[in-house]
Amino acid sequence: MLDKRKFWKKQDESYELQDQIISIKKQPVPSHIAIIMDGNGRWAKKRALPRIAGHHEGMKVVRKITKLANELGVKTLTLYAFSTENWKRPKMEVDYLMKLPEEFLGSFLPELIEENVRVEMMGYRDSLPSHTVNAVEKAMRDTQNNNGLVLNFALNYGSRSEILDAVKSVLNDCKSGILNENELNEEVFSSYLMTSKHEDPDLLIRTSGEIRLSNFMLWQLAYTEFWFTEVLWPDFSEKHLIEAVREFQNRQRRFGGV
Ligand code: V07
Repeated sequence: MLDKRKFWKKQDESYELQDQIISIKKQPVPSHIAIIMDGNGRWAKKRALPRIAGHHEGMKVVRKITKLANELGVKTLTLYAFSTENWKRPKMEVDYLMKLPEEFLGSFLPELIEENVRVEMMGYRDSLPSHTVNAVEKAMRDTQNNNGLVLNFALNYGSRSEILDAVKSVLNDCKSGILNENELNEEVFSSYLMTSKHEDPDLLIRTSGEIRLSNFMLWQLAYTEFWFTEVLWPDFSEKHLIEAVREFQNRQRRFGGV
């Protein structure tokens, strides 16, 4: 049976969100937002659920936040889905995580295509299971002509390795004469990183109260605004992203004033 009170509450919340989107878009919105989606295991533990239940809930939040970021006019949303250190977790948890891209895309790829989102990934593909890479690469192909939000998943990503590999490529290109060492500057070096196609993030969000970078985009975050929250990723909602963007806009305004 339709619960009328619930229905109107949902309607009201949706109107309130639309109002907030309109108001936030009157000021510059961060063009690239990066998120460390932490606290899924803790969320599950608090409910006496297995850790994978937290990851599953976290996946649904990815969908909500992608949709809102796209509506706000964010150009790139980079999400830290799996780090090179995450292989140390129990095998059954890793196996489950490696199925999440397929599950996510199985449910949401049609909507992402509909919303003009382009899926991308950065990270070391070689050590990922082929079923995972195939699913992600199919999504990248299916969305390659979309020109809305770029949804960039960091999958098996680690920033120190990324930087070291960039250094090795630079050395190689110098040796073979493709690059003159006098031409090497920050911009050229950036083009050797996995993020070569993206601008540096304007805003970094990390959930669940941890105040560190955990080997995420060390070079790219040099000038980024950081926003930390105690909220666990599965509890993260539209209102939190809006709060983070508001705070970003207030900081910009204060700097602009001097
Ligand atoms: C993962 C859900 C979000 C919370 C953090 C960890 C668990 C979405 C993806 C994904 C990745 C690539 C892609 C489409 C979706 C994902 C992993 C973990 C490994 F093309 N969520 N999510 N991948 N979690």
